[in-house]
Amino acid sequence: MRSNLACVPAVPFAVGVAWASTPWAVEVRSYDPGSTAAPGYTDPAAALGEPSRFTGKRSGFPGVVSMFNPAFESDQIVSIGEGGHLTLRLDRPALDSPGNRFGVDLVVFGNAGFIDVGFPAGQIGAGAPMFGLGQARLELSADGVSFVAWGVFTEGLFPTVGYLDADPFQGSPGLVASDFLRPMDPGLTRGAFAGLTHAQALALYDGSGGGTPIDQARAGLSAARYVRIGVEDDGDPGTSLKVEIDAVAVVPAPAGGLAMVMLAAVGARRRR
Ligand SMILES: [Ca+2]
Ligand SMILES: [Ca+2]
Ligand SMILES: [Ca+2]
Repeated sequence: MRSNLACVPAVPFAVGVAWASTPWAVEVRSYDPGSTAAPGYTDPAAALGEPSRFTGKRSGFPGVVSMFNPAFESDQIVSIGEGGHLTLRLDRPALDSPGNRFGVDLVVFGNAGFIDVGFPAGQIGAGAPMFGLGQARLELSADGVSFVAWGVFTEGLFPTVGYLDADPFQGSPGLVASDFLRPMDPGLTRGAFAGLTHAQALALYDGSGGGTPIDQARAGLSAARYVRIGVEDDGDPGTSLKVEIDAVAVVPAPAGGLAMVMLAAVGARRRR
């Protein structure tokens, strides 16, 4: 009798891994707070798991995470100061899939926000003033040993949004969660938010939970399992550079896109 198994097309092992895993960072490989990390925000485990939707419970200022009210609890974000770094292992590899929305494969969530010039209604000012912005160097790796430079990203665009139906400083969770795996359009600039109301800005989010969109094609890497975020020591004691990290998300590659990535990888191997 002919086995039915012979008729089943070979499914790449990675597909099974992707289905069984989460889209978040699951392990801290190394952490150095550097010289200027925010005091008290030095627990790197705060960067594991999904981004924060609600904040301030422990501090007595409960509120939804919104573009005006970023996460601020010490168990939600970890700070990286000058000369410091954070290396995380992702539960599943981020794939440079051509099917990914806007080509974005990874999203880094920080804790920057827009200044509410109409507090507490949620009004972005002219010029879209922000707070908590930081710059960090991003490196990616498939094996956790050799890292490839991606470049410098700005923590801040786009501020994290936990709920699509909540007021900016609502003291109880919303009912409609944003989608942390739906990347923002990297072509949107800070200027596009200038002068917008909360509702108008949310329309630009288009269901997304925000975060900094990363296309790993820029690093020339088809699959990334490790992320290293570092802050340069600028040698100036008068500055205190830092970034805060809430979470890193892997954008799920569409099934067709995953096959294309694998075919491309096989093709590249053959051409060598
Ligand atoms: Ca990509
Ligand atoms: Ca400095
Ligand atoms: Ca977190």
